[in-house]
Amino acid sequence: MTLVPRPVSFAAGEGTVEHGVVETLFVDGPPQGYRLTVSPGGTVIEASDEAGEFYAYQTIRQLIGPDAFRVASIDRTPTMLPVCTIEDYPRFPWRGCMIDVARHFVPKHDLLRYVDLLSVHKLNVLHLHLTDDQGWRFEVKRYPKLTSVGGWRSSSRYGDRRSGGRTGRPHGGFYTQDDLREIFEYARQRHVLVIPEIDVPGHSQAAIAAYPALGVHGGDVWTDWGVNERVLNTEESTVDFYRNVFDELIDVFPSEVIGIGGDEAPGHDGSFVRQIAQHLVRRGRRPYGWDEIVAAGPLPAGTIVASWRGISGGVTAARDGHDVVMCPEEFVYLDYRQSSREDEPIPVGTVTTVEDVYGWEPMPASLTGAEPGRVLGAQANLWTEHLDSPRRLDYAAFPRLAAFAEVVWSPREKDPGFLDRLAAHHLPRLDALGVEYRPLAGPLPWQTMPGVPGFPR
Ligand code: TNX
Repeated sequence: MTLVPRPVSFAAGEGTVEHGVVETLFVDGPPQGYRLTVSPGGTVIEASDEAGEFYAYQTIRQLIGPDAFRVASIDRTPTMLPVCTIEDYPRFPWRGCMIDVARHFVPKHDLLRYVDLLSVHKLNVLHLHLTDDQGWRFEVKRYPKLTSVGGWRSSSRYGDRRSGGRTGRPHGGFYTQDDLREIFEYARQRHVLVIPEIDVPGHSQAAIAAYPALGVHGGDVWTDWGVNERVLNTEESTVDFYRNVFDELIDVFPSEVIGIGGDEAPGHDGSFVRQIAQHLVRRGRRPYGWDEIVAAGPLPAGTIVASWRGISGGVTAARDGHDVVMCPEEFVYLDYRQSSREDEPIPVGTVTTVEDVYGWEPMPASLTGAEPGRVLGAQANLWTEHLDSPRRLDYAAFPRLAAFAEVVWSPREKDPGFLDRLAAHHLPRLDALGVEYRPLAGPLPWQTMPGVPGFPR
């Protein structure tokens, strides 16, 4: 992956023309870039690659308006495009979104819908957090109890873990290997790379519930949230077990990059993470872990670090010669509350408004020389402890994910007109897509969750 510096230029022409046949030419240019020319003579896409052509089509949809985002057009008038030339290409090659399908399972249909939503926003990485204390979502043929036992829990904490509430309702689900191959392929066709993550050696209680020999204290699939003390043991047999699990994972996912987690593992010294990372490298893949793995070093060359506890993990990793993805919780944790209003559901984390996300600059200012080239890009993270349905996912994700998409695609300079464009042009597109986003004025009455306690920071 190489980074591209870039300006976008937009030259408006005279009037509008009827939308007709679009011609594509492949030309040399920046990765994923395109030039779109709409003129009375027709519409031409000059694309650097297939992703660039795909993004040009997304831009044509934007030019047409909300009707182009419905699954069937309802506009009986001729579709008009403004005469214009647009030269466009992304600032960062990694424009991601992580979805935690472990805390609350996201059914396949809804996950495919998210692939569509990411691709509309020209986002190109879907990081799937497939396992955690509360559920294991990846079918492993060799160890069927990972899903038959680890895929289900008896109840869930309702709201913050410091509150007493419980749902009392069992929860679960998992994807078969064929489901995941299908999701990968569907996403690939939309220029979204699915990167799977199996989290080790912390956040592993669901696996321990299925195979108690992996742990120290046994226990059920966890029904609480937070950092779990019951981590994997360091036996050679446990490392072997996970080598086999990762072998099945890489058989399903052609992605070069494979997530190994590595976060919040009380008592672990890094050797477990290093052994799994080395195993993936031997298999020709690049390990990808949360910034705790920086302290687990020395990590194999090619390891990628996700900087979530602020930017320091990313800065250190970049200086150590690793590629990094920025996702500091302060700016891009989309599970965090969107306002300080009393009725903001469910009030966890710090306040992260759509303006906060749009105002964020992903490149750490302290990187110098060749170091900024190590920053592949950024991702927004959707942790789902408190997002137990696609409607709740929509509310948390949008419109902040639209702001994020613009941050990772567009030049560093911010556009003071962003919020106006969002309200006038983008929210109507999300309406046409059927996305139940958070209105800029605050939650709709049925989007509030009275009585479900959070833990505002
Ligand atoms: C921290 S970010 C976690 C997750 C939680 C999240 C809640 C990271 C690597 N670990 O396990 O879901 O906070 O915001």
